[in-house]
Amino acid sequence: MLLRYSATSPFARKARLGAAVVGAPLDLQLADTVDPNDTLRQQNPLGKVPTLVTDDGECLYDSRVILTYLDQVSGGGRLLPKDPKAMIATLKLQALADGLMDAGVLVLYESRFRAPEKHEDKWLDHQRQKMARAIEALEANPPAIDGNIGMGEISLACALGFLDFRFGGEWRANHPRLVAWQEAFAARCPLFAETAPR
Ligand SMILES: N[C@@H](CCC(=O)N[C@@H](CS)C(=O)NCC(=O)O)C(=O)O
Repeated sequence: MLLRYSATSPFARKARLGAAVVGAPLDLQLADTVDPNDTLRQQNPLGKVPTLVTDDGECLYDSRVILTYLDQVSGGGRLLPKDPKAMIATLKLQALADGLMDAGVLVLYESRFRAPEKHEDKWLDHQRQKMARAIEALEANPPAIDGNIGMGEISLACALGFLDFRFGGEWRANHPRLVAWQEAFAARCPLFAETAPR
């Protein structure tokens, strides 16, 4: 399996951690999402990372589909619990952490793709408020510190790592339960440190 990725994408990090958790070997190939000649756009019409090329040559996206695929090919029940209640809780946690990252990516792209005089503060505030509400909700109800490492936990770890990398780790000051949770996650998942963006 080949993962098209970028070293700074928190969504690509999800795919790398998911593969490590289920023990699936993954070849890595950097992708340039702004290069129209990169084959990424043939592999994924959306031109986004992560995109996984399976051993059968099928191209899979996005990170949620990739993690579900990795779970299936490794027998199921590792990244996505089979128990219906636990499955919904995992998917909901993933949706919240992914939504936090989506809002953060939109904030970043405002300065990447628009000149400073065209920045729309109303839009940026709208996205920042989503991020703030998401982090509050996660602090109020973090996953069990020693629970299963599934796609929800992986997404949360990548979201916190993304906040560290792109937003100066400001979240740490007021979210002690998440700080403790992230430390415990890093201790149990060595690839988390290895895949840290820089
Ligand atoms: N929902 C997607 C989000 C992926 C995403 O937003 N990736 C960003 C990098 S962090 C990207 O490829 N951006 C390039 C673009 O939007 O053109 C997933 O879960 O994989």
